[in-house]
Amino acid sequence: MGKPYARASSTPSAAPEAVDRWVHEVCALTEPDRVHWCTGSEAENAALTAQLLASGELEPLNEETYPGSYLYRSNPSDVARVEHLTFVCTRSQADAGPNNHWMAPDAAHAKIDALFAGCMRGRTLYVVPYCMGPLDSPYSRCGVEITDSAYVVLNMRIMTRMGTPALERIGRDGIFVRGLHSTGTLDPERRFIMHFPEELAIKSFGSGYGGNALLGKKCHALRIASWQARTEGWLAEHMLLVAIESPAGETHYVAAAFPSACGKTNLAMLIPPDSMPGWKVRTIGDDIAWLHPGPDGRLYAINPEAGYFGVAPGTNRKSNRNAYDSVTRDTIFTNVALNAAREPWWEGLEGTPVTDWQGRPYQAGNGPAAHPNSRFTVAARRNPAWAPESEHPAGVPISAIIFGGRRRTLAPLVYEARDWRHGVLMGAGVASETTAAATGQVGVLRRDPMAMKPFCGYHFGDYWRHWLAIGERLSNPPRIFHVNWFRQDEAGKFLWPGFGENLRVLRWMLDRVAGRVGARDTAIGHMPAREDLALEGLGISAAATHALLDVDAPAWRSELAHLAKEFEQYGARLPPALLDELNGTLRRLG
Ligand code: GTP
Ligand code: SPV
Ligand code: MN
Repeated sequence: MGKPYARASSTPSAAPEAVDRWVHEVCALTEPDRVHWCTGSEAENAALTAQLLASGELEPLNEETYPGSYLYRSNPSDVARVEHLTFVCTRSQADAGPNNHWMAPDAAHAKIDALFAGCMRGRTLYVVPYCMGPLDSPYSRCGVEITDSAYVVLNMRIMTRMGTPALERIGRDGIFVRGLHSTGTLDPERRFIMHFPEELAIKSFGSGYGGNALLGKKCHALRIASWQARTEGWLAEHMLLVAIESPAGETHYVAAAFPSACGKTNLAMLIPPDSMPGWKVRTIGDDIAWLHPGPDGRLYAINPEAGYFGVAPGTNRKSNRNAYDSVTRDTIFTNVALNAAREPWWEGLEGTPVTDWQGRPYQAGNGPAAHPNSRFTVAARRNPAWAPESEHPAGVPISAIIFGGRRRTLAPLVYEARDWRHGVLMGAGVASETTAAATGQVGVLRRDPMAMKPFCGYHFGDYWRHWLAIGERLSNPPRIFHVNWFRQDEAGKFLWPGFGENLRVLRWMLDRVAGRVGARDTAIGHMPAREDLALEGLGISAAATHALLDVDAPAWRSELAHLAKEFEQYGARLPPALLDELNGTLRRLG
């Protein structure tokens, strides 16, 4: 065993002993040359940036048009989340569920500690204290990420409340999530993202990318937090949070769960179309929401994050003006291309790329110039539509929850659940075509319940039971809807214009919430009458409108038969109420 514990003189006075002890243990395992406790200060940020520029890991961008912004190119084998290497390590395999890869905790620790052994020799170990959520919110939760990547530190400073105030809160809370990360050698054969919900611990080795490495995000705020949320009576969800104000001055808060790269950032930053003057949309969050039943029987939400790690391709002045304007300064770009002016470039922008995401001279034959999962990291406060409610310690009351997926066929533009229980079935049935956000084939339809398939830290059967139980506690629950912005015609053209025009659909939802508009009762739920969606001016053909708002009964019967089959894998943990809902829908379909 190692030397007995003694507090190092370099440990900040705010550091609780539990954190310092753990840092000692990790030092003994990983053998770094130096230890740096992050304060989150400007000076620290500048020094780390200078260091990464000197080593060539960061590249400067055009100082005039993109001040304070840098390009980072990750290893070409390390550009997305790796679901096949992501494990939930609970004592009982059944608790992780068929929806997760599982390894026994002892075996997992042994396997990954062998990789961590001595891995920081010659390197600096950074201690990154962070708070997920407003520093003064009772709903916020803290963690400490230990990493040997300065790029991770820079990103964590944008994405979370990072530094001394978080360390001080850990002292008050007396509890924190332990996240250990090393980029290792970036060998995909020596890469694991492991979660130990019962120990509030994460160990991630061999990747420097996004959700694999910024441990506050998917690892803590979804996989570990979903587990905690279940035992504590709340929900941790892959949802955006948005404030929508009507011309009459009525504000509603909406949460929406779409799978990765399926439109959360875009909906959260929506700019109302010209046809809807007086409407205002403000962003609270673009990726993760923590939801709590409030004392008044409503559901309240906070965004645990402080920044956006957003998909770059497709972002432009027309599709997402707010994002486009947010990333013109103090932004880290990962795996984008460059134009001749050393400005970031990606597919969907005007102009031409000169250097591709791997740093090679751009050649069309090499594929897209920017990696399809290239991203920008930027502070939420840089968003012109940033909502001050993002800092409210009690969160915001949710009027509507939206589920959605990317589906060429079947799922209509919008439909509404009959009640919470039916809404849980709607969420459990979400399916979506895979995207570049995770390694693997793109465009394959797969079930992604509540957009949480890659992120739920426990058994989906238990998760749906928990959703149903939360509904029981809400005397004034949000209404639940399902949308699909991605219907296509035979030629592969989107039937719906999407982006700002999605507000037309949201207006219908808020009219439903306020009891101002009726609906057609269909087998799958309530749907808008064509005239209630106000589609004029969009140039959508009668055939396309029909397809967008139609329920194809035979196709839905086969969809639900598939869903029933998939439900079988959840065995006795599947709540019977979901099967009842499914069978009820089948009956209505005839
Ligand atoms: P993660 O950050 O991976 O969780 O993704 P996200 O859900 O925030 O996805 P994002 O908003 O970044 O959208 C991903 C892609 O979908 C981008 O290329 C967008 O341009 C595109 N997209 C977003 N909204 C729409 C829409 O309404 N219609 C269409 N056709 N495409 C959209
Ligand atoms: C996602 O894949 O859903 C993301 C990006 O939001 S990552 O942080 O890499 O998970
Ligand atoms: Mn996401």
